[in-house]
Amino acid sequence: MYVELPFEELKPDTRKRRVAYFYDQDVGNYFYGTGHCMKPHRIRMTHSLIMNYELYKKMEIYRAKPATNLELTQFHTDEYIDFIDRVTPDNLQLFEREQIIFNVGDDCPVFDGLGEFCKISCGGSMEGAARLNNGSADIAINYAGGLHHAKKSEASGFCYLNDIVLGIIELLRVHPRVLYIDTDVHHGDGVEEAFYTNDRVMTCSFHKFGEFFPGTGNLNDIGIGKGKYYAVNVPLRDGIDDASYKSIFEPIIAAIVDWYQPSAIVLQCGGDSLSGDRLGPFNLSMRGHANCVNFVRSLGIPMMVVGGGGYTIRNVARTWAFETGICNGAILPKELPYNGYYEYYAPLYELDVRSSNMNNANSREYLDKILTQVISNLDHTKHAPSVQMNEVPVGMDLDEDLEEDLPESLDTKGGSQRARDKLVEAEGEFYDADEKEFGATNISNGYSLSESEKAEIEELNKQIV
Ligand code: V1D
Ligand code: CA
Repeated sequence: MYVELPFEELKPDTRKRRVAYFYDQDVGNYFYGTGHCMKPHRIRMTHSLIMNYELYKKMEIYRAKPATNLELTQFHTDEYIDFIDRVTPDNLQLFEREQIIFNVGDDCPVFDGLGEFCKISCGGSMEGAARLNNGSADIAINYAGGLHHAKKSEASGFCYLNDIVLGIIELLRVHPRVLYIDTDVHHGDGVEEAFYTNDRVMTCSFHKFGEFFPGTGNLNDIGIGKGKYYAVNVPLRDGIDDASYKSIFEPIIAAIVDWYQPSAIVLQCGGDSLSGDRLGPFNLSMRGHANCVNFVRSLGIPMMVVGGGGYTIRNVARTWAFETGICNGAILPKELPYNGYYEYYAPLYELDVRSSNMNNANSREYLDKILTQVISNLDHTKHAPSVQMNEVPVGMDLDEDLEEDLPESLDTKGGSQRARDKLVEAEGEFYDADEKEFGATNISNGYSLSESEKAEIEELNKQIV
């Protein structure tokens, strides 16, 4: 069943797609603390490469509205959101009990602006989903998202709030079936858990398994109840290379898409599966990683691309910039353009992230066993289950007053641009108090729903979380 082919040059799919890219210039200023390996600054480095490669000419650039507390409680509990909203390093001693129950500490420290950071991350994925829903974009990108470990009322693995689950809930307003694919080196446990009993979301995580965080994601973990066979886990060993990854990724995703027929796909692109990552033991080159984006894009299904882990930050920035090119049907040239963080890319100043000569502990027999088991599990899934849908129920408001980011508007000065914007507003300059805060909603994309179908989808959506 498993056939390994040599990894050849990436052939970009040049069919035109409308790409909506979400970036908030404040995101790079949030800091998990000295010695912590999660660095939001990598998102700013990525953005600088994207802008200097002139990808703004090919796609729309948005700054999402930060998610509101109410929106966040579509998945998370009120108590947890209240805590994330209020806790700061200065008042942490008031929350002794909460620190334990909500699992903040070493992996998930309370840092300045934590609540704002989470709301930026979630806002991008929710607005991205809303743009896919209303048909104004075919691909939405949010590298501040992808925080796949966050649970309903618990932080985990550097993740506090689960932008992916919130984005998928938004997609489920109009999409009967959503496929979630996770290429971060860690298991996508938070997303899997949220939809483990649900057949409207199929989750598929590729990850290192065996004495590795978070410890879940065995081959036999396949969902329960209605969700049985709608969770797929691909447990991998150290050192997987481009050829092996492609040879397991493509047949699994092709089989899932063939059977499940998702109408939207969320692709988590954690950069810790790259060769040389500080935490991850895989051996993917930039092209091997980007092949996943290229393959999913070629399916022609509305897709959301989110970030995730990634701890050798110069390689994360390189790869996410390259993948943004792929989303736009372009292969970026190997010579890096001058950009705000040029010195990070010494000594070669090239885009490429290469694989190393490390051993690949994933034998062909091992990969064959996984592929055979996954495909056999898929045979149990009903073909294209759940509701037939025709119309858009009330969804997320979209601000049509788009904020475009130009290279010169990059914020490297520290502090929050949003806070500065507010100051300007307070001084009464450029601010129309009567101005409508939200733009168009409910833009039809061709679906229409009967009253009973609306009730059914409302009920299904209630059962999700
Ligand atoms: F190396 C560190 C330095 C400072 C703080 C934490 C770490 C660290 C490394 N690896 N923490 C970990 C993992 N935690 C543990 C804990 C030990 N405890 C009992 C659990 O092994 C967490 C790794 C998180 C990976 C996050 C992610 O890459 O998947 C991600 N995806 O989206 C955002 C992040
Ligand atoms: Ca994964």
